[in-house]
Amino acid sequence: MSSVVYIDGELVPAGEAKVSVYDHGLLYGDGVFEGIRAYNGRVFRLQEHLDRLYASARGIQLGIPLSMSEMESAVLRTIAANGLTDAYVRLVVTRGIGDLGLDPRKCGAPTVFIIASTIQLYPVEVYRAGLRLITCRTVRTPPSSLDPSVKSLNYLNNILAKLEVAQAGADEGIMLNQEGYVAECTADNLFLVRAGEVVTPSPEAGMLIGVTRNAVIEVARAAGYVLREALFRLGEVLTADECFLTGTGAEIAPVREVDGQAIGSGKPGPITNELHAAFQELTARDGTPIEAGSR
Ligand code: PXG
Repeated sequence: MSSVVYIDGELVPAGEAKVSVYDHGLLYGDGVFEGIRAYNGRVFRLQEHLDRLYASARGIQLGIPLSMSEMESAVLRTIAANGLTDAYVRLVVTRGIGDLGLDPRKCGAPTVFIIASTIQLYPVEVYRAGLRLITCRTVRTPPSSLDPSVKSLNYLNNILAKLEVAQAGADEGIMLNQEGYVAECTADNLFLVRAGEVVTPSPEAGMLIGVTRNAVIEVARAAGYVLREALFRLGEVLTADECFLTGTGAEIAPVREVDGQAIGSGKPGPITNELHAAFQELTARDGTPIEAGSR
């Protein structure tokens, strides 16, 4: 089946899905997006992704021209039209077409597009051996500049950090906030295991509140672990028993090393593996059926 893309209410062949060079999503990164995943015919935590999308849009005073239930149907319809049961969905809303000035009030209707594709997973080797992290010098955008809980099209802060990661030959990078507390990684949230407890930076550290993060908190509590959200510095990471990252693409990815220092045993830890298995069990049964929206 050839792929189709949803753009402004229509499903068009992927090669014909185009946005204007005057779109402020492109000119200024003025817009919001979501990365969503479907497993075995079900979209994982779709409502939560939509809630975050609409909250992000409110955060930049962008009115989405579809109701949440219309958006839900559009997502399901796009996945179904591509014949996918396992998918990675990119949902984007931009400020729309304007002139060359910044002023968003001069833009017409927001542009909405949805791409449903297959996912590029980390190689299995990553889950067997663990990721190598560095600490990035690029500080995570402070909430007083642009709230990192807004999933905006402005990813340059994360991209600059990702460049440091690439230059260091590492797999991912830890981003600190202005006060030196651990915030998150360039495109994933971070968790530690210390003395049998599971710890993750609290939202006040300034990060994107991941849908996977929220699901992992649920799964860890259901498995009987004490789950703490806290402010902590790099030293806590280096001395943790286990460390792992969470994200829609990665699910739960173990960390073996930070700045050349082994974390715990230097191998994926038992609690990390247990939580990953429990998370995969959740993705297999929890979710909005794709057929529901394809009719
Ligand atoms: N922090 C940041 C900065 C992110 O961009 C996450 C955490 C994890 O959130 P979810 O809701 O996915 O659990 C993200 C999301 C990619 C890609 O292609 C990943 C994200 C964003 C953009 C691209 O890997 N991650």
